[in-house]
Amino acid sequence: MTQAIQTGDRLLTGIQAFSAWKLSIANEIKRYRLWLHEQGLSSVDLDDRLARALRAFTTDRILLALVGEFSRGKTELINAILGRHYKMRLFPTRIGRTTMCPTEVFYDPQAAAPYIKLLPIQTRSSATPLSSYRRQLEHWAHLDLDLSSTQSIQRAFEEVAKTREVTTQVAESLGFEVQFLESSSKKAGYVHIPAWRHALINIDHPLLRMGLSIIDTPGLNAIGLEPELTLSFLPEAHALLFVLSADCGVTASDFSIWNNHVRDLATRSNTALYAIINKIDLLDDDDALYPVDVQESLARLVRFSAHQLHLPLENVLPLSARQGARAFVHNDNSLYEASRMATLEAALASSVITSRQQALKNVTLKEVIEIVDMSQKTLAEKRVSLQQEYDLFNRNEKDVEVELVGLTRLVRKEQEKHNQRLTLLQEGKVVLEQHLGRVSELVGDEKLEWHFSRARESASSGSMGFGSAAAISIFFQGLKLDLRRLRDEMDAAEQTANKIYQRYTQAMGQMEIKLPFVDIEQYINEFTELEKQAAPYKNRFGSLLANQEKVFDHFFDTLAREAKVIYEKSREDAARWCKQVLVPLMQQTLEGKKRIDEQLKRLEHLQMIDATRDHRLVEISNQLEELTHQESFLLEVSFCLQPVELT
Ligand SMILES: Nc1nc2c(ncn2[C@@H]2O[C@H](COP(=O)(O)OP(=O)(O)O)[C@@H](O)[C@H]2O)c(=O)[nH]1
Ligand SMILES: [Mg+2]
Repeated sequence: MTQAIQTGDRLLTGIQAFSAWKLSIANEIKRYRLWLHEQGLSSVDLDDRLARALRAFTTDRILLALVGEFSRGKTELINAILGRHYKMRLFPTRIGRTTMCPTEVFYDPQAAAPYIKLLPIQTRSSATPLSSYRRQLEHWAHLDLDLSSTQSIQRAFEEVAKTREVTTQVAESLGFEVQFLESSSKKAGYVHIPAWRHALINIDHPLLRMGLSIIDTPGLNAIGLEPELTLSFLPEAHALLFVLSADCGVTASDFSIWNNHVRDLATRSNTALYAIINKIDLLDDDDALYPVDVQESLARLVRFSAHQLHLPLENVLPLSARQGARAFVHNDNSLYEASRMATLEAALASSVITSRQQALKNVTLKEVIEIVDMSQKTLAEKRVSLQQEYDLFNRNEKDVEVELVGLTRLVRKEQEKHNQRLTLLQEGKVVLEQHLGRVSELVGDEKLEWHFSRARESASSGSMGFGSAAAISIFFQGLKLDLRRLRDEMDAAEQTANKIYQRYTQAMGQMEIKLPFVDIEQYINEFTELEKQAAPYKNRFGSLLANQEKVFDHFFDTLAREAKVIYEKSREDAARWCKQVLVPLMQQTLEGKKRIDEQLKRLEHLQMIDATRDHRLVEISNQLEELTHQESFLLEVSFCLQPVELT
């Protein structure tokens, strides 16, 4: 009898812990936001910052992409990853090419039943990017997916894998490179192209429910065919599994996919990259005549692959997707252990979640904590002044009335100072708005359009022009030059803000508040990365033939869209910085002003009521008590926001 699988799903528990953490942070942000509103302490800019932070904690999804030559076992690996829940091998796999188009497996909370949606290949000739089609589901063919019937699944996947025969001209007009296509055996001048451009598979699975999406990709040629995949999808992935097969190691075609499309993604800090050596079960073949040491040869293969791909040893994971998938079907623990799927599950759980959490912690959470800290400090100041008043009345001296008048005068002075600070900040805002205006000039929409049309012109002007490869280089140079100018502008803006901060802290005569940071350099780097990702295409277009113009256009459109995203992100970032750089000071001033206004009212009230000492003390005590509530509320929020280690 076989033993049931004993290890729990590390990946699922990891993602669950991560989701629970995000949810708890989101709740604290909501509570704090509400509190600010109730206290009348909210401002548009501050609320904007909190709303953005909240979005980051509620919409974060985890993208896992599988790439590699066909028949390496990518689809089977998805079966193994999802198999624990279904106890079946979900997706059919076959020798040869089965996955014809990029296929995204995810969970759609709005759908009542599992489905496959397929985007027709003809949509490639339209200018609409895939990302927009994703929002317009009416363009997609719909197939119901009955997970209880393997026949239904089989049929659905046969549809996904369908090809069509078209003339080479049509193939070219859709952006295909004919040299990579299989010719028709029946009709001369015809080639096979995939029937679909993209597939969306919605199934209900605990991992997918938690926000995990898995992208399955076709092999090399197809990767080369859809630039959007390499320029947009893969760079977005949080984890990339580059799938190899133990029976052939790193072949020349594996290596060319690696070099052209994957390698450069490894340098991105938010992508965890693993090489999977799949099909290790094949090494187990008992050869009585010439016995081999399986473990030793596997270790050698891992070392060799790590060396070839320049990956750390621990990022090369040998496993058997087939055994993994079957282990779940039969609930067989020894098969599960032999498959080594646990290593992959654990590696993904820790690397992906740690890096996602780190990214959220380092920027967004830190910002929220600073904002809450500020509110806590204001309450501490309020406590000091209430205590001061309490002591004043508690002394029971005759000249208490005189002292009360003196204190009121002091507070009035402080109020005046606060008003001056407010004026200082408002003036500062005006200066920063000038920088803001220049930001939209430096990296405005017209500028971007100009780069686009210039690149298209110089690429298409044939022997008179630069050629398409040069046009793309010039395109990127132009974009980067704009961003360098933007960076200089932001340096100047930072100096302006710095001066305001200095004057402010001088006027406050107290605590340092850190100037928010703006990083334009990261976008210049993103352009460099994009250019690298585009290089394999660019070189292929080195000498553009007349009939390749369509192919180039399709490629360039995709490239332009990605470039636009980066360009606009830099503009938004710079603009947001200009609008929000004074928010911490503004928050402090407004909260402080409110505290002082309240104190003044209180003092005036205490003077007016010709009350007894006890009466006054009771009133102040009540206020102190109310303050204690507020303080413990903020303390709780701030405690819940403190970073925790999930793995
Ligand atoms: N022996 C063995 N065969 C596997 C394994 N994983 C996948 N295969 C087989 O390899 C072939 C291609 O698998 P598939 O997942 O379709 O590869 P893909 O093209 O990379 O998606 C199929 O016949 C699978 O059954 C494995 O771990 N061991
Ligand atoms: Mg496949």
